[in-house]
Amino acid sequence: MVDYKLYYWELPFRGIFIQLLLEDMGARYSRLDALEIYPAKSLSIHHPGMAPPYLYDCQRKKYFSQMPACLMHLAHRHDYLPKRPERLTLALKTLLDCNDVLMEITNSNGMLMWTPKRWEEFRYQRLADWMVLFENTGREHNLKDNRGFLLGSTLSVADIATTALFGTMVYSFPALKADLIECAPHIANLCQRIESRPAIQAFLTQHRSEYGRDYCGGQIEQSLRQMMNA
Ligand SMILES: N[C@@H](CCC(=O)N[C@@H](CS)C(=O)NCC(=O)O)C(=O)O
Repeated sequence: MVDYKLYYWELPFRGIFIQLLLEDMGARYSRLDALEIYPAKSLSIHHPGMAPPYLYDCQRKKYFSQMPACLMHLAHRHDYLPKRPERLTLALKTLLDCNDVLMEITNSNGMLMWTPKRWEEFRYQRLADWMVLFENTGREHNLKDNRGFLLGSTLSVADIATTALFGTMVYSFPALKADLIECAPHIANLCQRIESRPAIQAFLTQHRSEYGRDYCGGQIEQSLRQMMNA
């Protein structure tokens, strides 16, 4: 008997955002292959969704898609949202920022492969700016080394998503760890603290032993690895 079903590929990328939250919540859930829904049933489920991840809420008997919307659904139900209205808006903004970074690092989900010139520009300008943006958001909310959270003194879905974004990115591509520490030292520390939460640590140990440093899969992951190794 599970509370949620997550349909995603055997990769971290967008699925791990939802998995980290499910793990931290202590939810009973199963992860199933995206092909069970995508593409054949994508349009015939409740709340049709174009592409994985899909989250099925067993109690409500409803499907949700769009990674940020899945996170908002879980965060709302399980008290992972900030209480103050402005911070609630910022939590949503953070999830959308994370999804934008995923889109950008994969060149719109692999529409184009990286060239060394474009990768260098992205890595040292745009990606660095994204890292600084998260760092400044944390600092605005009093994030310190070894204490505090992205949006204040309480853990929220924004911390889980930030960790799913940058913790996963630097684990999959260790060369980017130095970039994160340089541009966003408090965020690097936050990611380590969130990854050390017992349920998340146990999950990541198992997940990383199974999937290694896999990231987004496909030709775009190969392209990213070529850039990283150049
Ligand atoms: N905006 C969507 C993007 C969904 C998406 O691009 N899913 C990828 C895997 S991460 C996929 O399998 N896409 C197949 C497709 O777009 O047809 C979200 O945030 O969930």
